[in-house]
Amino acid sequence: MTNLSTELAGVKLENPTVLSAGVLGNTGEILKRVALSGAGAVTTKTIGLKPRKGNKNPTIVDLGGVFLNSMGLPNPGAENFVEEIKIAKEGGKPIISSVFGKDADEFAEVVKILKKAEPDMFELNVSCPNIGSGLSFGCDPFSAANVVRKVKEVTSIPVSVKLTPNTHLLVKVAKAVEEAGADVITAINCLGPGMVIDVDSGRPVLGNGVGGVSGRLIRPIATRCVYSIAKNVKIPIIGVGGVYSGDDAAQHIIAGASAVGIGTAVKDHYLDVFGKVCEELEEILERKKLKSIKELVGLLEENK
Ligand code: RRO
Repeated sequence: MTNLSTELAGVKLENPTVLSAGVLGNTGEILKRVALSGAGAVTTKTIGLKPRKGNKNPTIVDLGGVFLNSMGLPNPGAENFVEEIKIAKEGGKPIISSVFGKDADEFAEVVKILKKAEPDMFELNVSCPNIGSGLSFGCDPFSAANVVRKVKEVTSIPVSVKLTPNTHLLVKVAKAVEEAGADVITAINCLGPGMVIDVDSGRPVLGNGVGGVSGRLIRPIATRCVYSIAKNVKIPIIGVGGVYSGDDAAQHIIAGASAVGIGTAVKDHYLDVFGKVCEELEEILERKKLKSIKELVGLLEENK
């Protein structure tokens, strides 16, 4: 028997699959259902201080395994979400509470409200591709570290930082947030933004014109980001991007991730995706004669 259990900054996961932020994370009931379906942990939709409608429709376009989204952070606001996290906890799996603020102080304010629900971890979304200020924190090591410092002042719950691939400073940002006290790094948020045009009308398909790119296409980019970060920090990583199979998950893990996010693949495999990825990971461990998923973390053989 292989052991899929893993750990992120003291938070124990019975398997390394994590529902990524923004997918099915809008209510406590759906988070609970995902938890019960076999995910190792679940992440909420990113929540800000005040309720927010988000961008105008269409907010998502499916190109077949490649998605563009420009949701624009629709969320009910922190106060209204406290109860949802409490309901989500009934699923019995660790809850990662994704948060956003317009500046470092607001990040801390949101965390102060949501910590009333006692999530197992916060995930600071410094990398939303769809709102003006969203990316600026994640592209700047100083700003990203400042957000972490402010949040760590108001909570002892472990904090992850979700990074953007859309910067040449990725490793510098990762090192800066680690130094500022981040407990975990989540890598990566969507790529882009990208654009899809309806040729007949000559208009962009997304209401917002452009949107973040996710799905199969970004798996190799995410693996490279995990690899670059893992070589430079000691804190654990949740590898996110294009995970549809055990092989995809294993690639993130061999690159250095301790757990893997699953988001867009829910569209193809529904809630069975968590069990499917776990079964395939078990087969991979058996093939490689490993007993535990922890032995696979960072097990990369560099080419000579
Ligand atoms: O809501 C969104 O538009 C959104 C967010 Br907050 C994010 O972090 N990543 C993304 O692709 N979309």
